[in-house]
Amino acid sequence: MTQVLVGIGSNKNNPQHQIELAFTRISERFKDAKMSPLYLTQPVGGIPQASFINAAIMLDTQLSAREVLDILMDLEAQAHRKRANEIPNGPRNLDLDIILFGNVILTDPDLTIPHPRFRQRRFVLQPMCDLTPELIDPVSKNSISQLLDACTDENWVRPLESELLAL
Ligand code: PH2
Ligand code: MG
Ligand code: MG
Repeated sequence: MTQVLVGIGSNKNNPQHQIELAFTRISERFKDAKMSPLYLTQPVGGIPQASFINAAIMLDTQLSAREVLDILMDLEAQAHRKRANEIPNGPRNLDLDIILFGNVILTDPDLTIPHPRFRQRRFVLQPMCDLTPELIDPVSKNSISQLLDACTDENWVRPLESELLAL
């Protein structure tokens, strides 16, 4: 079995619903999949756009990274994500990224594992740290909590729960 960490994000068409629905579908395929708390996060890059909801999902699988990628891209398509006319880093209904896949290191043109930018992104590291702070990044050899401590990303990442209470 391989332990997989997936980043999930949405800032379009009812983001919280998109994320909860995707997690339900992932749980149907991967038993014991776990999702972190949800975060409201400042958009990084792209164009001026709505805040994202982000979370992390942890699952175990016997499948290959490519097979998992196919399943995740299928779920993106089911959420009516249209990659063809998309702005890089722009708004999307659903984004599912493989962040870590066991200790696999892969640099194919269309798939890089670990995710090439996850160490610089608080909106990825914070929810991962909630699930598995001790997990080791096979490239830097640092734990997720060490990467989060060292992360200089100043874009805000706030627990969704506290945002709702403040309304
Ligand atoms: N995803 C991106 C680009 N920028 N910003 C936030 N806050 N959350 C995201 O999930 C995100 C982003 C590209 O996938
Ligand atoms: Mg993606
Ligand atoms: Mg992404």
